[in-house]
Amino acid sequence: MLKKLLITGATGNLGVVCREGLKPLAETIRLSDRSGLTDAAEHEEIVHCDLGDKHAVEALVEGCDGIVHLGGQSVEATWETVRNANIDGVFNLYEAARKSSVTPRIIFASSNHAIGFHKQTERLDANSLTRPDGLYGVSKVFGEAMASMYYDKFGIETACVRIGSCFPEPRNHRMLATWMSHDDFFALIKRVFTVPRLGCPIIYGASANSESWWDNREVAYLGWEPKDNGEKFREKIDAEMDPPPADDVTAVYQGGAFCGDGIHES
Ligand code: NAI
Ligand code: 15L
Repeated sequence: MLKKLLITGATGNLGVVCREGLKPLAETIRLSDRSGLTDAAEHEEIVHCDLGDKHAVEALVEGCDGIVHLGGQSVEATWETVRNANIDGVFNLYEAARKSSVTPRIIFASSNHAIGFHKQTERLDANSLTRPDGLYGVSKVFGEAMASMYYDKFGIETACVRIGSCFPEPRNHRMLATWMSHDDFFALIKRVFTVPRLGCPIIYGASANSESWWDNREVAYLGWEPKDNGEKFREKIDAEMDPPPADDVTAVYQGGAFCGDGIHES
């Protein structure tokens, strides 16, 4: 069991479900976001801080033996926004981890948008080239590179999880392949914090979907076996919407609509 688990981005979609779902993993859970956290339970601590604030992040990370780093800009945005949260923020997090009196094991919420410009006809594994589909995707590639460097130089272990689409249910035809259920995400997080040697793996964060573009054989040593399958939602999605035309960006590229988006100017 972890002594103190930090969850960043704790008021976000995944932060809220992790606040409950990861309760059994740690004696104390430190929850952080820019604002909006209330009602700490007995096993919880609340720390409001902007990831772009280096000194605040040092204080945030100190004493934590596990970090689930969900905080940050989670969709395409202007460079200024992406840079503060996902570039400076990730640098601040790793520097804080390096300086901390306890070396934390980290889960970095990377994204399928780090490889979004691969076609849906390709099957990727941990060795596939990155092909980011926007500034947001580039920032996730940066985060993975930071994780790798801090592992090689300082031995800080990180699981870089290229999350597909982690929502209660898939929302469209593309997500039948990219969906990861909350339960499968919790099971993955549990394996990451219990496996004796983690290293710095790239993991594709998807359930055991019948339609799949990603191969996690390289991380079989984690013993993570996702149980859910997006396929059970196919009929529902077919009833709600037509499948996209075969040449539509959402049917061609793994990153879907993000691939068709332009650069967001400030
Ligand atoms: P979200 O946008 O709901 O939550 C992100 C949280 O980070 C927000 O509560 C926001 O206030 C906080 N945040 C943003 N900038 C910050 C800053 N400068 N300082 C402190 N906090 C800041 O995103 P969601 O869906 O919960 O995703 C969590 C993480 O997982 C994100 O890093 C996202 O990129 C990644 N991810 C999520 C996927 C999903 O399907 N939900 C798919 C792929 C990646
Ligand atoms: C992501 O990286 C986003 O954070 C999430 O909101 C979804 O858009 C997801 O990717 C996706 O590709 O479905």
